[in-house]
Amino acid sequence: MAIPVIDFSKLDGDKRVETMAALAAGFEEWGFFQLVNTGIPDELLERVKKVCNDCYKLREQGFKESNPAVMALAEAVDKEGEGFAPKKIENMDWEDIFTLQDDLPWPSNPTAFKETMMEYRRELKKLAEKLLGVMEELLGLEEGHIKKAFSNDGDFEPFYGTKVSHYPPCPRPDLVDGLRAHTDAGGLILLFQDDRVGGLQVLRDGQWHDVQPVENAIVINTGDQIEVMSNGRYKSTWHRILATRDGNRRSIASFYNPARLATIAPATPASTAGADYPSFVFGDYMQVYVKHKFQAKEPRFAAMATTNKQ
Ligand SMILES: O=C(O)CCC(=O)C(=O)O
Repeated sequence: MAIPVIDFSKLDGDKRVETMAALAAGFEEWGFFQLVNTGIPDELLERVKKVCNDCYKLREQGFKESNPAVMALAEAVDKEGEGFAPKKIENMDWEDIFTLQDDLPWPSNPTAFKETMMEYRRELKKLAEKLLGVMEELLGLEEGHIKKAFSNDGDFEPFYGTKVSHYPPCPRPDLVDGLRAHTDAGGLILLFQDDRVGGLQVLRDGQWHDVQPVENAIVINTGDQIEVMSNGRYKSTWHRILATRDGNRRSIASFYNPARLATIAPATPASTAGADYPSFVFGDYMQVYVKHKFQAKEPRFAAMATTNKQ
């Protein structure tokens, strides 16, 4: 079973009904799917790959010399050499990351990085907003409902951030994950993953499934806030990145999330009476999430229900 690959160009033609059905199944059954023919020019995607690769080259030495997971793995391997049984590193990830937001400083090298990534972020934001429209239609919500909720009725801009990650070759992928299993905290996530090096897996029915690299596809998934707004219909899906011995996996994740001060609430009726998700301020959720990201999400929702009753 492979996660769905959907031709997004068919949404606006005579295959709209089938495409909407495929998107509905992607959201509902997997929480993850891949879009091809998104309308984002291949030429731009090629430039994005190049500037991100060039940027990593400038960071590579720093990763090797001072990344905490690299240090911890070296220690574990040394201990193994002394006869101790190797223990998996449970609190670190084998990744090099940095984030891009409009209001924060950006890498100035390579010189084409900023301009290229600004253009890319604009395209991805448009795609995110189009997908929110699809989701609203599928959930029977008023047009613009999700963006309105994410902006607290227009008081703030929704949060929009981009995380540039590399998962460099790891000598012992049995002892450390690229990124430990988690669900995403926010709204909609649009991931431009490596064309060749795999490692992303999603959990469905107790089994991990590979998200197969597809050239210039954008992987879509939904976070905890969409689970709340859809009252459990679109569940946020557990996913993880396996470290790999060979190959340096690049991925660029764009997060379209609520503003910190936005109130998030179920927007559709629960399928079971009394099974509603709580309402809360997104920033309060994030305070809990950052401490418990790699744990089950249900206690996080329960914590919000309790906070709200006080
Ligand atoms: O790097 C990836 O492919 C996924 C990243 C991810 O899951 C995350 O940043 O939450």
